[in-house]
Amino acid sequence: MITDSFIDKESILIKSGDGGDGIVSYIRYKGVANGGPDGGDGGNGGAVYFVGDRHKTNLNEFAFKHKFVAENGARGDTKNCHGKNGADLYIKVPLGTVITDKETGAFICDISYDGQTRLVMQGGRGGKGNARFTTSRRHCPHFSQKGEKTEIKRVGLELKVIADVGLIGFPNVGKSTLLSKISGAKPKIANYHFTTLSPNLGVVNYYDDSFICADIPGLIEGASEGVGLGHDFLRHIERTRLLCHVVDISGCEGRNPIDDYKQINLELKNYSKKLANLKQIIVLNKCDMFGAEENIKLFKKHVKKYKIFTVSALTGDGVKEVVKELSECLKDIPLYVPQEDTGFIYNVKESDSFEIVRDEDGAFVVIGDLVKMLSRNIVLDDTDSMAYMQKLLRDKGVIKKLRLEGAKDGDTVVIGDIEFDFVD
Ligand SMILES: Nc1nc2c(ncn2[C@@H]2O[C@H](COP(=O)(O)OP(=O)(O)OP(=O)(O)O)[C@@H](O)[C@H]2O)c(=O)[nH]1
Ligand SMILES: [Mg+2]
Repeated sequence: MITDSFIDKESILIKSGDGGDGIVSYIRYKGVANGGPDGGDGGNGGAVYFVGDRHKTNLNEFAFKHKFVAENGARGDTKNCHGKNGADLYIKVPLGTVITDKETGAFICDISYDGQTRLVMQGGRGGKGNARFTTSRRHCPHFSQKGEKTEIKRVGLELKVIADVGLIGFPNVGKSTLLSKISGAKPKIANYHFTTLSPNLGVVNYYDDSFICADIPGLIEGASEGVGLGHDFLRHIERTRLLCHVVDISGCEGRNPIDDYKQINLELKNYSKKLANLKQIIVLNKCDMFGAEENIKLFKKHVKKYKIFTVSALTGDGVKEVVKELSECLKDIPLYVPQEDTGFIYNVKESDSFEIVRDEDGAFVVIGDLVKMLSRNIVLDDTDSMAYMQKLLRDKGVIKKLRLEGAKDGDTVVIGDIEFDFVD
């Protein structure tokens, strides 16, 4: 979604490089008319990686660039020269980016630390040149292997900010002012609602400790159902360990501070149980304003669940104590654990699975990925290539399976475009 040019959800296309083709070539130079084969292998295609980058704070750039393609491997060359491998592609994303496969919705990985480098799509393997297919009986193969082709995949990127503390509260209560006082962050501060339109992160230092605090857009009634900017941003506090609940205790906007506090907690509860169960500390802000004192007394009388601090984020009064408490509390709360990586990688490795079916004429038809691989690599009118295919059929167990399925001498076998008589 886009708000004030902050994008935290995007989908992009990725493709690793195709493998370069192996080539057919023969040694030819002065004095050697019919040299042996010297066709080189194709280079491997580049892979696609995602990399965690702590300097990135949003997914904005992915709104403009949707397609990310790694370099293809180069064709092999004569004189047994290996084609150049394609360069790998590294896509930098902010910390907290969850990557999923768009087609199936399957989770791929959760980029959670700076420099994390996660292989997501392997490059295609380069094909072998004809020189590789020489055997004691096949001196001069007239065929080579094509490089593996890779597929384009659509992946979803979703940024879920990772912070230790989440600042929550109604709009205009002083969350950004507080963040600017306790950290080096310089969020926009103004006297109107929804000044903050996207999460701001600040690093808070307390003696030797430091932690990250996230200021998110103000929540209002119905936020959990998407009213205001609520729903989209509530997920940014999903991954915090502690909440700092800021309440405007001056009541200067005509609301009752106790109702504010209850309303925000209700929104958290409606959004997720986990958020509702997070520990909170309560910061009663704008204590410098007229009317605050009376409200503080009332608030303290009615709300007993969490520790309460009275501050003026504007003057800085009481702010130090809040930082101290946040730092102490965090010591007892386990660190955020990223979603477990399942190790999913888009794999272009060719599968050699196959099945045998009978067609209406009784012919044995071989189907499956093995057939795709054969049709890519076999040259129909080349006897060596056909001999190579026969060897592959034996090695991959196709001949054995045909026998088991009842194939007898003279029965027709169909593999892709190739049709031949079975000879046991
Ligand atoms: N008097 C007084 N004013 C304050 C205090 N803290 C913040 N303000 C003022 O309140 C207004 C809103 O402050 P922000 O920090 O922008 O509030 P916010 O909660 O981040 O607001 P949104 O981003 O709109 O949700 C600004 O005009 C601040 O100067 C305080 O302790 N005392
Ligand atoms: Mg703000």
